[in-house]
Amino acid sequence: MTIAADRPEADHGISIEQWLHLYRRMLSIRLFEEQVNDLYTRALMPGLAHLYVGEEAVAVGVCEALRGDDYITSTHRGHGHCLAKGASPDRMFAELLGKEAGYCRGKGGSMHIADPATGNLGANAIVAGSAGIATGAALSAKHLRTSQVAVCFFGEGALGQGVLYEVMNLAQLWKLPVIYVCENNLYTEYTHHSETTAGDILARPAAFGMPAERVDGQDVRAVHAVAKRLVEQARQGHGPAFLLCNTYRYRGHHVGDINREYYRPKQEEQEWMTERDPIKNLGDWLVEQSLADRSLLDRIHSEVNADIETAVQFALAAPYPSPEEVAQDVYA
Ligand SMILES: Cc1ncc(C[n+]2csc(CCOP(=O)(O)OP(=O)(O)O)c2C)c(N)n1
Repeated sequence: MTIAADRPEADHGISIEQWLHLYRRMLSIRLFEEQVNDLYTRALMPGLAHLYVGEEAVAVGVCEALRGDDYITSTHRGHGHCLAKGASPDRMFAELLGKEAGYCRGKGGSMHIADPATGNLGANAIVAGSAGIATGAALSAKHLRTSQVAVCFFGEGALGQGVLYEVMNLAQLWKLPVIYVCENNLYTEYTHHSETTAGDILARPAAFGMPAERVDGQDVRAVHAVAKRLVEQARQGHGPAFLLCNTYRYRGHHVGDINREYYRPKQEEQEWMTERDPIKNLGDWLVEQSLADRSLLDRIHSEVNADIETAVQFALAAPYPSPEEVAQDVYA
């Protein structure tokens, strides 16, 4: 037995199995994204993708605080959110490769993956584009009395979009069950956030009287604990909240952004990767707490790796939709 049997729970009421589940989920996002990069560099994937590598603790920490029927909306950097909410990697890869088995029958691609079965109302190529959708979902949940909660993920670049403030105002006035999760990965494309975002970010929700918190987005335990509390408050009718997660994308803005030294130093990347990696740090903590040993973590790594490899092979072998379908399900 590799899990300490006398430790049924650790931290805020989370069982060992749940911690391992969080570890596995973060790892599957990491390995999924590495395969996406590989598909791109081997010219097997049409178009570009924005990788979530480094930011896994945010999606996983938040989504693990949600019910299956709760809603999320996502961004152009959306693979991690989709997977964390329960999307299957094989259909995700199929979508990226334009195959019929994909979530949008291959017509949406990386930035338009949606999965109603897991409450995922969609990635969105427009910065802040999903803010209205998440808020509308929360409005419907309130009127239908379903006790569902909606989470709106967005990057700090969305803080420059007016729609965000329009919907935050309404959400606070109408006490809607929505959590606005800002992923500040320091860069909006190739510009440091200090050059685009004035003042203290948390002063913005505060202006609406909205509860707002800041958390280390590299620490899945911290993200999960605060998300759980905010989600439960929203579910009980206390209205919206804003969660600022400080995080970092290890790779470029998109897969083609290879030479990044003109806008951020290599040393900065190295520091985040070696000192603040969410997967390594959770693994180290599990070992320190005797909740797992290295052989268990290695086994999880092999299993996730095999699952992701199987999913890629499925997508590569899957058929394209037939040409007659080209305009079907396309609305704009
Ligand atoms: C309304 C709008 N303006 C500009 C763009 C081009 N664009 C795509 S991603 C991006 C940067 C987004 O930065 P951020 O919101 O911080 O998310 P990150 O990429 O850092 O995850 C921009 C400006 C867009 N997609 N939509």
